[in-house]
Amino acid sequence: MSTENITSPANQPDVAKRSAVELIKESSRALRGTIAETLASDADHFSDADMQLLKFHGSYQQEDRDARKTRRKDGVGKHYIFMVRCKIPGGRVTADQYLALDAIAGQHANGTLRITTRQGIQFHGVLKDHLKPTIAEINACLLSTLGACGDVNRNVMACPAPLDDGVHAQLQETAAVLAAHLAPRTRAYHEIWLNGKPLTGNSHHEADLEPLYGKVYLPRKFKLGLTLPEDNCIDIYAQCLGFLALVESDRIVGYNVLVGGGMGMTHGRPNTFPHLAQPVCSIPAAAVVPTAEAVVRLFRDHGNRADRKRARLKYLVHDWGIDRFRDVLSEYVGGTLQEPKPVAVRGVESHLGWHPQGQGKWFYGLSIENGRIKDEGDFRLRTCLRTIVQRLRPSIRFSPSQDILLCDLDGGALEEIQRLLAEHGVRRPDELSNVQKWSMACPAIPTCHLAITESERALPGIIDQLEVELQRLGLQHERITVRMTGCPNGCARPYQSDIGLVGRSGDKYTVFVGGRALGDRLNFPLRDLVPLKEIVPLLVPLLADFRDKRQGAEGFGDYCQRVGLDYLQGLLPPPAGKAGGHAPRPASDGAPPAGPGAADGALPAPPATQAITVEVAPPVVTPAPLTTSPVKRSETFLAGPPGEELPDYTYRYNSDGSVRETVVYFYGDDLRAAEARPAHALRREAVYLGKVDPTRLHSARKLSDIYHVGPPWHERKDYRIDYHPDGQVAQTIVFYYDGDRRASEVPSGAVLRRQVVFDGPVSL
Ligand code: SRM
Ligand code: SF4
Repeated sequence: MSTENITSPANQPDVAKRSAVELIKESSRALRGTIAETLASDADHFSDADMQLLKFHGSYQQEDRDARKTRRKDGVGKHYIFMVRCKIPGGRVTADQYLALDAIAGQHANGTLRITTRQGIQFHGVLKDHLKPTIAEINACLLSTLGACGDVNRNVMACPAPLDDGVHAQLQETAAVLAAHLAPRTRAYHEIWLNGKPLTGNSHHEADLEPLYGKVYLPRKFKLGLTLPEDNCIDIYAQCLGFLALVESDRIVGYNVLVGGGMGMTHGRPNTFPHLAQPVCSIPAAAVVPTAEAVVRLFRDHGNRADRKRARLKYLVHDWGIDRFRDVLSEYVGGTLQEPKPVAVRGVESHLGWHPQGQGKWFYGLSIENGRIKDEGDFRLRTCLRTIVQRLRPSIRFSPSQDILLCDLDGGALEEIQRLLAEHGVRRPDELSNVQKWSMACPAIPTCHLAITESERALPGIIDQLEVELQRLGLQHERITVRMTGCPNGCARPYQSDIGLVGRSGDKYTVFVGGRALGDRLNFPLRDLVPLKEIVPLLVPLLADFRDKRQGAEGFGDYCQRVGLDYLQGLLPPPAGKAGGHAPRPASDGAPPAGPGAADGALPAPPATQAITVEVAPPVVTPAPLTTSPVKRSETFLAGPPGEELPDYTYRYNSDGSVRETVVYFYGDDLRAAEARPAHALRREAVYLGKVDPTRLHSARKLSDIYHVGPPWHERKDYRIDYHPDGQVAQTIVFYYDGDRRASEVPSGAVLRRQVVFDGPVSL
């Protein structure tokens, strides 16, 4: 494994500019921190620094958010609990491993197992004293939690169908090889959780070398998946790195390599956004491991280590453009890269129900609502699955849509499975509605500390209502994907579905439409701040219009894309009260944030991705005396708390009233007005063509960036960069002031004397 370029200083920011997590990683002694000491102590939780390191070991320190109120009333502190995540390449486990996981859920966690959207398994509610036995028992059944979270390669996804066609098995084997190759090498994991011998002196340094990751690991998480064109069940366009198999004569002979997918975004940070992976090259099958390693090394060296919200590979791909990315990748691969083949995804399977897998064997895909395997009243899913696995000994696959496949079964097994399901109150896939089968939600409250709203506990109610409405409209057989998350991080990949519901504030959601099951395009925001109970009523007129006016076999998401946002908004009921709004841009709802930290004080502290309240003040244009027909030249919108408002964006109008350009202002360290304070100077004006939604700038056509220097209120423009439509730099204009000096050398108020236009980019 090559170690060249590890954290090459040329590519990394100064220590002062690196994020706090970078420093924690660097001084962690290969992820040890003081985890072992805290485990041995009476403390019920870990320090902030260890919390970061714990993630690499596969666990998150959480708080039972349901218990907050009562605990606050009782004057006791947070109830700390831990989530433990197993990394399971391709979602594949044996019957024995499944039974071991089931036992761990009962002995150490909250009695549930949760299948994740990346084919892993999570345990929730693990107490600190149970952490060590939980992780030890997971390892005893030959599974691992190392690198399930943290700034490393995460669980490798692969189509879980156990089809005996050579190709599916090859995908699974490759997933396992990639997972092993990209796994961290630190001995800390064994030392802490498996009673491995602590290393001392020089042996410590040598044995703990991370040949791929180096001392500071990756800038952020990295995600990788493999699939086939006919079945994009892994959502390849959401992966940092996707391998799309090229098949000839029933063998995978190569892959199209896709880079730069990712879902997460942060409200109020328009430079964060969901992004679909793009094809960058094609490779022979034998090159899959070195290519994956090369992409990881490129990310390690060039990813953003200063701002974790902009640290994912997708921002490199977006900011550089795919051509530059390909050029840099070819240096890492050490040769010219082949163009991608003209192959894209063309289908997607749910894998639910009874299917032949070849060699006389069968598999049964069982739908698990939001991935949660539990017993609750008469619904005894966990017991049912345990009984099936004990009796029939199937091998198991977890699917990317949080479902379970019982594999390698004899033809006669179906009857027994169906009988056991009925006995335990579990519905068969053929008894479920389509909308239920194609839905997903993330855990959100009570375990996820980033959750703004409910998700896993709210989606079933939405699905119940949708089932009634779809039946009434005769649309019950449609494949409409509904994905919900409790915040904009996108853990259930909501930005690719026909209907995406993203937690925004209190019980309100942003409603997105226009994606589809195939996962090959992003949806768009339909309405912001929609209260939970108004979501289905909001969608019903659209569904009715879709039924009446759909063209051919188009799906609901296709219809939404075709008719467009303006048309759809014309169908919507008006927002109830002041809370909702047509505009997908941030707006104030006045509700107190339902974020973490509520147990500690009178007001809950906002979570990292808390909906940002943006006060949109009236335009700063001075109204001209009203003549017969006033002409509006521009309109500036401000944001920020009272008394500290800053211009956020401006519309510049044509004489016919249409918007010619949108100018968006960035302050300090590239902050939007809602996040900046008056002490932050204006640093950049980004100018976009036409009217642009200021919360979704990544899809807009940027004309230019104008850079400023100087303290607040005394900023002077220094240079401007104009762009071609493909994002390449067309020209750079440098401004010179009195005495032929640059902006940084003159006082404010200096007179602009000269501007020099250079072709293309210029080093300034
Ligand atoms: Fe996720 C953070 C749950 C798949 C994007 N995710 C979290 C945390 C760990 C919250 C935290 O940082 O404290 C959540 C734990 C909640 C809990 O109580 O369990 C969490 N993510 C999940 C899972 C369990 C959701 C699920 O319903 O299954 C999934 C675990 C997958 C696994 O086995 O590894 C899960 N997360 C995803 C996906 C989907 C995917 O990978 O295909 C995404 C979108 C793709 C992407 O990465 O962009 C995703 N999770 C995020 C983000 C946004 C990251 C970003 O850079 O934009 C965060 C926040 C963060 O990392 O700071 C996050
Ligand atoms: Fe938590 Fe947000 Fe992920 Fe849901 S989408 S699990 S609320 S981080």
